Parts: sequence; structure tokens; C-alpha cells
Amino acid sequence: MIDTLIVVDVQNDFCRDGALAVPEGDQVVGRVNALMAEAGSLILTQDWHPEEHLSFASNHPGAAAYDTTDMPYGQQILWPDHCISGTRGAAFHPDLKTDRADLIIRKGFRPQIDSYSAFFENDHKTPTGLHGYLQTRGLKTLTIVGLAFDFCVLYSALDAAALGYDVTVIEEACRSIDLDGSREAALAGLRKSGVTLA
Ligand code: VGL
Ligand code: ZN
Repeated sequence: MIDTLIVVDVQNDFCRDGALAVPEGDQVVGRVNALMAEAGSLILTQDWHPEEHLSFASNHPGAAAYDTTDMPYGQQILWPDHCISGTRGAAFHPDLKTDRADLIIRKGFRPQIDSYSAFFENDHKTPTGLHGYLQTRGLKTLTIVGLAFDFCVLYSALDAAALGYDVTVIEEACRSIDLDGSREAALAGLRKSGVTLA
């Protein structure tokens, strides 16, 4: 039995043929559906960017995808255009059983700042509202799964642990982008922060 399940960004653009396809991204869908069926509370996140979002390489003249740039809040990887609000790429994977979700939280909608974590934008200060929601519902034990393990799942889990939640990540229900060893770094970071890897 899972107390509160947070399903991160299982969206078309992170799956096969998507704009920012995570290798084997679709393969989590079956596993995630099974976990959702046994969750007490269910929250989904959705990466949700305007076209002019500054995490897109296309909005930085001369830049290529996967370059990095300095933003006021720190270093930012520049991504291919992805999860543009309202497009098919931003929609959940068609086989994901979303109907039981209590809450869908969208993130990354401010043009000037990216948001990997479900809790805070990449300045680590601007809240998404999820912490307030969980607090007011008294939900303290979180299981996090989804895409991508080494970005949005990672930062969500680190923030949750820092906020005092009891956090488990089920790695087999996640897949990584794995940019320059980011998967290994994510595993190490999660272990160090007291997140349970199941
Ligand atoms: C993500 C890169 C850019 C993710 C979102 O969901 O992990 N990664 N936007
Ligand atoms: Zn994004």
C-alpha cells in the first residue's frame, strides 16, 4: 500500500518519438499504472512551458540543445522545445490511467525560470504550491516515480526530503535522460539525502 504517490511528468514528449524522449520512457507506464491503483492519494505533475520559455535552446540565439547557460538562478541546461502548454507533447501518455488523480500540478509555466522539482522552481525558492497542498491534507509519506529520474524525479525527491517528508523513489518505475553521468550522480545524491530507493 502506498500512502501518497507522486507521478512525475509521464508525458508524450518524454516518451518514444517525443521532443525530449527519455530512453525507454514509455516502459514505465504499465508499472506506474499498477502503483497508481494502490495509492491512497495520487498526484500527477505535468511539465508545462510557454513557447518563449528560457529553458529552450531555441530561445537563445546561437545556442544548441544540451548547451548550458547562466541564468540569474544558476546554471541551466538548454533543452529542445518540449511540453509546450496545450500541445500533444505536453499531454499525458495516452495509456497512463490519470482518472484517479486528486491533483495535477503544472510546473515550468513562467517563461524566465525552469522548474524541475514538483515543490520549487529552479531558484529553489519559488513554490509550486505542492508543499502547502500536502501539508493541509496532512500527507507526509511520499513515493515518487516517473520521468526523468535524473532531473524532475531527482529534484522533487531532494526537495521533499529537505522539507521533512518520508520519501521513497521506486527506480524501476523511472527512466533517466542520463546526460554526462547524471543518472549515477542522481543515485548518489538521493542516497546522501536520506531518500529510500526501492
Ligand atoms: C524534465 C528536462 C526538462 C523532466 C523536464 O521532467 O525531467 N527534464 N524539463
Ligand atoms: Zn521542461
